[in-house]
Amino acid sequence: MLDGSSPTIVAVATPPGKGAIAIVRASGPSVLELARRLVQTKSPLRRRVATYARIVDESGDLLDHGLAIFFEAPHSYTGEDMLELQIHGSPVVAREVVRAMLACGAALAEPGEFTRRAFFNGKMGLHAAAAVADLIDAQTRSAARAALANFDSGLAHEVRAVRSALATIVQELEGTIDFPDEVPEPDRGGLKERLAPIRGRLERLRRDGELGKIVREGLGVAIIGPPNAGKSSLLNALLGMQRAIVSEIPGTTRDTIEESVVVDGVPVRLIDTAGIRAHADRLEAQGIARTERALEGAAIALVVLDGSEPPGPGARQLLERTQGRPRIVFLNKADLGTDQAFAEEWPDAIAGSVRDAATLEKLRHAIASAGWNDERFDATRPHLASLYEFEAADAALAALARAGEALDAGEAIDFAATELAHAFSQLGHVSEQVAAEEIVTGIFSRFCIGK
Ligand SMILES: Nc1nc2c(ncn2[C@@H]2O[C@H](COP(=O)(O)OP(=O)(O)OP(=O)(O)O)[C@@H](O)[C@H]2O)c(=O)[nH]1
Ligand SMILES: [Mg+2]
Repeated sequence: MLDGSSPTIVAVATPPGKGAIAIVRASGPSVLELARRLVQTKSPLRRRVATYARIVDESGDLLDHGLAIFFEAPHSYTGEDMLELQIHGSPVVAREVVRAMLACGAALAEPGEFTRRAFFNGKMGLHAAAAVADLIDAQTRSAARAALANFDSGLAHEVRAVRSALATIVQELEGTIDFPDEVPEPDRGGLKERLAPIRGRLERLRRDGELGKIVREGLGVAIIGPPNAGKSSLLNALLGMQRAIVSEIPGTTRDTIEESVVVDGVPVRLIDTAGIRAHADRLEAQGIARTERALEGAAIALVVLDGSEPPGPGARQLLERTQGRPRIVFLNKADLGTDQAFAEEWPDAIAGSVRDAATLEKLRHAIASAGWNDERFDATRPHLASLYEFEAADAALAALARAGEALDAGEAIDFAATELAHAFSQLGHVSEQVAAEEIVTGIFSRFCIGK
């Protein structure tokens, strides 16, 4: 917890470089003292009122004219006294103002320190703090909306409701464990029925979290296949521009090429890769190693094969390797003919050509539905967003599953009770701010200085 002895921090809150204005802000116990020395106004500063000011350095020399706003604790972003100076957007002037504040005893803020103080002073939860970072990082409007949905305490409310349902069951079970003669053991079938909706709500939260992640980061689609199959041609066709070099020489693409595009409303990161083949030279082999990494990291494998020829061993190997994970198989070059045995062997594959608009439409649809599963993400609903929240939800779901198994196997009721209590405590990480120090540090390390 921060107390009155924590230093007053200062930072430029606007991005580096020239602009119309720059904002320097300070937070902490000696903000008024800083204002007294560095901010000259005709009438005294009033809370939350922008006041025209001469801003001077520690020796009284003029640095700039600007606006000063004082926020009195606890009614500020950090919950401490804060001073915001809006000055002309010159990096030199902004630097000088910060330097003058340091000369008056303030300390330079660490990245994310303002928001960290807001968190420790109870101004916002960890979930909302991470949403601030997500909003700043947002690349698209939908990502920004999804971040905004996490500003309020809606997620905590939902998780608390799930926890309270769990707590009721755990208390009942503890009753029968502690007083077996007085409290009869509940009917196991009935118990499982009561656990089902709890599980359903958690799974829904998990799924929403996954969709939110796609909105923020884009759905990773790795375009993989043997050399010359038409991977780069496909990337270009989906982007609508000649981004990657296409040639009839196998092994043209050496490095992975990543581009973002919206496919049927789904933000997608398309990754074109070097064709995979066994006998590659040293340079090509390095490219293939990158292909492997791209494939590992992607949510969906888009396997491109030359469908006009019978599949070679490389194609078969790729199909085997990607079996069991989300993937789309595309048999390209149908304008040169389609190998019938091949097409029959892979009836789910999309056969066609990157040069054909209808084929591209089918591929777009396949990519979008692989990402959304035909669900629509309601970006206004609060959802799991940070890794620690996903981990907590997964741990709770796993504990619920184990509780169900213990009940089915006819084991003593204690086993189920222990698992349910574990699920309850895990969910506390999401709703009750019982996050470990490293989680807190991890979240604030994402911030820039001045936020
Ligand atoms: N006839 C026909 N040719 C195609 C089609 N798609 C791609 N090609 C041609 O196939 C050749 C290889 O295309 P690329 O897109 O460079 O293939 P790639 O899979 O990226 O190849 P590497 O980068 O070498 O792994 C080029 O000459 C393309 O013009 C198609 O649908 N029909
Ligand atoms: Mg290529």
